[in-house]
Amino acid sequence: MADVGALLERVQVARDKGALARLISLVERSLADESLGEVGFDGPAPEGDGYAVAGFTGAPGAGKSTLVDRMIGAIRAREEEVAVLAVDPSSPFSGGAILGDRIRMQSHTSDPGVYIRSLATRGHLGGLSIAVPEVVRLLQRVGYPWILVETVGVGQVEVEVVGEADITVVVLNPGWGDSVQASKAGLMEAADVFVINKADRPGLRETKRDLETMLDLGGSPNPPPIIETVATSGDGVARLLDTLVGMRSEMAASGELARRRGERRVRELERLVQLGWGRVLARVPIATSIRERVGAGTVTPRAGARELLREMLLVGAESEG
Ligand SMILES: Nc1nc2c(ncn2[C@@H]2O[C@H](COP(=O)(O)OP(=O)(O)O)[C@@H](O)[C@H]2O)c(=O)[nH]1
Ligand SMILES: [Mg+2]
Repeated sequence: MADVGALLERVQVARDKGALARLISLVERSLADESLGEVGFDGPAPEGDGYAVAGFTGAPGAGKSTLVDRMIGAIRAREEEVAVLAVDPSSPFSGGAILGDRIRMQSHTSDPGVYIRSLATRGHLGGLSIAVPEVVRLLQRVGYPWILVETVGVGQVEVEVVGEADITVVVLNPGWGDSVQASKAGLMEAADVFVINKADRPGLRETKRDLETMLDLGGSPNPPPIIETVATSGDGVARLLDTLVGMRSEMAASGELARRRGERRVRELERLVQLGWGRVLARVPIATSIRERVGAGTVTPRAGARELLREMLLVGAESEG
């Protein structure tokens, strides 16, 4: 077992990125082992409004990585530190998309105040969403005031990943289809801020109007702000950061931050329990036969579930003992 305390200190005192990378690998590996083993910085998450997790989501090509790269610059201009997690729920490997993102953010890799890391799924139940909250907690524990999470994949899991952020930024582009796509994916409800990136492209006004109409129809008394950006030139990025700073302090003052973080921790608990159950299930010898009997109709699903749960409790109790 690596000396977690020593690694933590190297990160906290010297911003040793190698040590941080090792800690993140420890998180991932400890989740992959049977016991959901402790890594050492588990425990109560530090509270307060001194940090924020901002999630950037939206269709591939919307300009999220370019925008995040600009946000890094804007945050550094304030002399604050920032960590970026590029997460790819759709792929078990760190594939081309993430590689491209890393290249886009390369200008910051030699800056000690910036840490960039990609996380891919490990293919197990819940995959990536299990590691993300722990890695976020680690980053916050070692003192990054900004943690930006960019989702690379598309689809349902993207919406799950959205749930890992304090503030969710949905990135759209001018042109029909984007906002429709966002509403399909359930991203409209999740958005705290809308960014219309590529504001240098035609169709900006129409997209903005569509979005406003959609938000009006939603009838929220407090609709999310819409911010126009050109990530390639940096236009609008300072305003976006100002908006996030303002939201962070409002949400801290109103108790909304604490509420969201509490909900996230409970969801994390539930996912970990599910993960544990899944592993117990894999070791239940008669699981296959129960499935077969239920499939054949000789045992009702309910009776089968009852039997399976009983067996799981037995196997679980054995492995505890
Ligand atoms: N014209 C224009 N192109 C942009 C803008 N932002 C990003 N792009 C380009 O859009 C492409 C996709 O950007 P990327 O950041 O990789 O998108 P992601 O898949 O959402 O991370 C790249 O070629 C960017 O240079 C913008 O504001 N205006
Ligand atoms: Mg990207």
